[in-house]
Amino acid sequence: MVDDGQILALTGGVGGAKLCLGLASLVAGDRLKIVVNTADDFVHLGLPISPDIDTLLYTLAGRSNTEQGWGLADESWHTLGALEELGADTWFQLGDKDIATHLWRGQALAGGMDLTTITGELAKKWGVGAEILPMTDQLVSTLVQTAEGEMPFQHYFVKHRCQPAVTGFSFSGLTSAQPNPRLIELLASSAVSAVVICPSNPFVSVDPILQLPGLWQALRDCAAAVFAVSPIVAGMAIKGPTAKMMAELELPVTALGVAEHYHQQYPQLIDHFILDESDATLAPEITKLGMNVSTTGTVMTTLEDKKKLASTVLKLVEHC
Ligand code: FO1
Repeated sequence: MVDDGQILALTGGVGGAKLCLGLASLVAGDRLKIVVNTADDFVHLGLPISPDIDTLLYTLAGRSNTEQGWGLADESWHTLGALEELGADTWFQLGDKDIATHLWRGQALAGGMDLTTITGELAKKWGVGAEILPMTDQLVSTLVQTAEGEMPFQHYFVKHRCQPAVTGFSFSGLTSAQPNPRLIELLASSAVSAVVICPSNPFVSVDPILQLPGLWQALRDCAAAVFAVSPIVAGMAIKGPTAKMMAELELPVTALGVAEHYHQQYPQLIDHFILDESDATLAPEITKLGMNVSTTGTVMTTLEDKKKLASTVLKLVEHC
């Protein structure tokens, strides 16, 4: 439906994976490249966990637990139960089949394979056509500054259920990490028609990607138009702590607040901002930030919703 250029999506967890599924159902696999946040990654019980990569892979492979938003469908929990009996840390829930993913990844990493190759292998095994690129092959870890002190991201997110009030974020390892070389190659090839920043959490999913050394400037300077879809609809996040974080950071909890964050952090990066039709009154203020604005239905409950939003994005790409 669009020209032959490649679509480069930047994504974090569930919200982003939904739009990627919509895009994947409309765009040939070899034209869809997806860069995934890896700053949520951590080692738990000796297993290397890459939550956002796995959420995306499981979603695109049709294997995800859609009610839970993470993990696999038809999962069993025998290993977690046995670990609990042993007194192990079980606050982070790992299903039996999910553990197989982490064991396989751990073995491959120990054998010297990098995360990009591992992710490509998993995608191939599960029939995912899009190219999935971890944002970097080096270790980057989000640290959340809260009223209760600094904590690693998964401790904040899962162990403390996002309850501590956040005051800021930092990304350890980020300044010495290199953006995925394949991503740099794609940007240099001029084959990318559009960059789509998915409706993922701006602070803990999108910022770590864009703040990799030189990356947002490379995206701004490449010929592709950059689109961003708001994760905030009518003052709320569809899923996850984005709205709560914005309130605690004393930012306006609106799509305009998201647009302002991107505008301040990454001047002139975003060409086109997409927000929900229920937030249409915010469009003039966003336009003043130098972005083109489109309103459409952005809430993705059904597969049809995901395809519809993806189709709208692709039509905007065609017309720019
Ligand atoms: N999220 C939870 O809220 N509780 C969990 O126990 C949990 C386990 C888990 C296991 C594997 C995995 O890939 C993801 C998992 N997640 C869990 C989701 C994950 O922590 C977050 O969704 C992301 O890091 C935020 O995008």
